[in-house]
Amino acid sequence: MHDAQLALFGGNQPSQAQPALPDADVRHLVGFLSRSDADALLRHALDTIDWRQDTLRVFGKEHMQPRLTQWFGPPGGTYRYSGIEMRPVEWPSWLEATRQGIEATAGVRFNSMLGNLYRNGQDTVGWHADDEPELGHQPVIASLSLGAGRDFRLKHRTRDDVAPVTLHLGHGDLLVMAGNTQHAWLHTVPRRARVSKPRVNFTFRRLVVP
Ligand SMILES: O=C(O)CCC(=O)C(=O)O
Ligand SMILES: [Mn+2]
Repeated sequence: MHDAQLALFGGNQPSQAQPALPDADVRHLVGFLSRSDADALLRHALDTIDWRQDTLRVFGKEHMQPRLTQWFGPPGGTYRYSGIEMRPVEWPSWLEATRQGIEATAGVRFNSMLGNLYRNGQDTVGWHADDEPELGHQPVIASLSLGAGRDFRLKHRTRDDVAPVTLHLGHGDLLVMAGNTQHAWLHTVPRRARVSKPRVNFTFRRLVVP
């Protein structure tokens, strides 16, 4: 996408916050994408992605996942979590320039991406870490937010003297989690009754394909 390329490499100036999180490496780039590029990507994501709602199996019980997802990955890069097996679909060409810009910022190459669609504030993802073995030891995860702003909460797994942290992820923001973040911390996007608009989130990952 030409517009995104211009903004990514043409000096869009995000402001960067480094929240104080012990045992973690988290960077929040507010306004990583320009408003118009973020608008265009959100429109493409809502109009063209074949969003699906999976059934989760947690502690032997089945329930519908409270968000829609799609898994974009390398051929053979099936992704498994909570009893779901996601076969990869082809990477959308309209995200290519954005992926390259995100790789330049994160300092790694990504070969897969989980797309999340939160239809409104009732959709959510519970406390978890992105620590599946396929992601390797200290995964770098870059997460791009589009659409409605949502809170993103982090809590330390073992230290109750460390307070949980809430970031507000807005339209066009990038969050990069690296180092020990997934080992030491959990994260969630909690329900928010007042949010009525959709939010799309793309988490870029590097999957080790056997
Ligand atoms: O929507 C978000 O910001 C986070 C999504 C997430 O944690 C995940 O898909 O693993
Ligand atoms: Mn996650």
